[in-house]
Amino acid sequence: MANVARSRALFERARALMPGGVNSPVRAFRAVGGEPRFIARGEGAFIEDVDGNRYVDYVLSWGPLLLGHAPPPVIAALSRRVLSGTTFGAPTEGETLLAEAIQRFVPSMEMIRLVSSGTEATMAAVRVARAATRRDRLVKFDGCYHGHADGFLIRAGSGAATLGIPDSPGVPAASAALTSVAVWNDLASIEALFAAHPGEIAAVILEPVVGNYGVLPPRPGFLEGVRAACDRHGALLLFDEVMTGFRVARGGAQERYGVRPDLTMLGKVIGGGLPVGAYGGRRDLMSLVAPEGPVYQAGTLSGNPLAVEAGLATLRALDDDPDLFARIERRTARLADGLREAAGRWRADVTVNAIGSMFTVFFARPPVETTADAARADRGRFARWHAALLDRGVYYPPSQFEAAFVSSAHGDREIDATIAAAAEAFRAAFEGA
Ligand code: KE4
Repeated sequence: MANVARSRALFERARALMPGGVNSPVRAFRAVGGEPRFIARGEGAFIEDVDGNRYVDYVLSWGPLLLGHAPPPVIAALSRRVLSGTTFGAPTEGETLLAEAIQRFVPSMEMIRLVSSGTEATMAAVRVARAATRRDRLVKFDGCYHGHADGFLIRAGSGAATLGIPDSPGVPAASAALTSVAVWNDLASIEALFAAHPGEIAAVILEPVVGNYGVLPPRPGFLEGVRAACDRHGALLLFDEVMTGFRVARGGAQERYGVRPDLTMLGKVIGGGLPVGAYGGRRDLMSLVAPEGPVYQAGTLSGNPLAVEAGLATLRALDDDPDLFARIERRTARLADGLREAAGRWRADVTVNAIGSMFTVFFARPPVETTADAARADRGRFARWHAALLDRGVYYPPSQFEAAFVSSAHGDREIDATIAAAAEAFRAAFEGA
């Protein structure tokens, strides 16, 4: 095993001061029974920890780094901006440029509000939906994660799934009671909720491709069916594209599947590695937001000049090179094929779901389409595979129920090295070596 002495020492110090030693639960490696590596630097497809170990990175800060670590255009934009001040709490040109860029890629966002995280974006969008419909009930899907606000931590994915606390203590019963949970990829479950709560449902929120229970694409017709059900029952459809935006297609899942939501939430890639979120959609709905309308939502650092520059530089790279997205997608598909191949004689017990530049290796038999399918995955095997990969210089998300990401900096060499490491890791996973 690699030398991790400095990571271990830093983790000890961190644990004395911060819950679990981290500032976000998934970083703690608990789901794989391991200890986190403390990261010192990143460049392109690689990160290096404080002990000098190098890894090909498929976490990419949980999605934002579409261009890899420290991409020159983002660094140049940040360097230029930082010399002129970092925040004013007053409008800047960059905010409008970023909103315009977002709208070019996601035209359903007729009006946009910038915030600082995905959690903020989803909270605010739901408030708008409730105000617009004058209804309180929210429908979400099992396994979907929409940030850590009260009404979303009901049968949620991501860290909430792997820590076994889908219903977090501290969420008031009254908040939880306003959230109904439907079953991903099961249209009948949505119809049943509309039938059970007539005239009560303000909005249906979903990840149009689930990423937070591992990657679970929608079945053909599923998103269209949810759209039609919302229209029949006067509810709004909210696409949480915090993860899928600029990852499932340039214009997000709504472009790929041709389904138009009423409101969209973005985060991750639009900040290029700095804290940015956004929500937006139909003009009549977004006109309700203060100060144009009565729905209050605000932020000291919203539309932060530095963060906006990083996002703009990232979206410009996509604009300037029309093949960039397709190239990452092709490499992701090649990686997914290679991983299926690498599973060798155990391939019947491994499913690789991949779409755009997102993928998940499930230790479960194909097909994995629902959260029930995913929940059957063998977490022990996953943990062994993860540890073996880490030892071989591949940094894969430390949980069976997360998406992994590929960037434009991941070339054929990195992909080939990953497939070779994965083949050895599958042996370790299945033979317990
Ligand atoms: P943030 O508040 O973490 O920026 O975004 C929340 C969020 C909302 N919606 C979706 C679809 C998301 O994936 C997320 C955040 N995703 C997790 C990764 N599964 C972030 C990593 C973490 O929690 O540390």
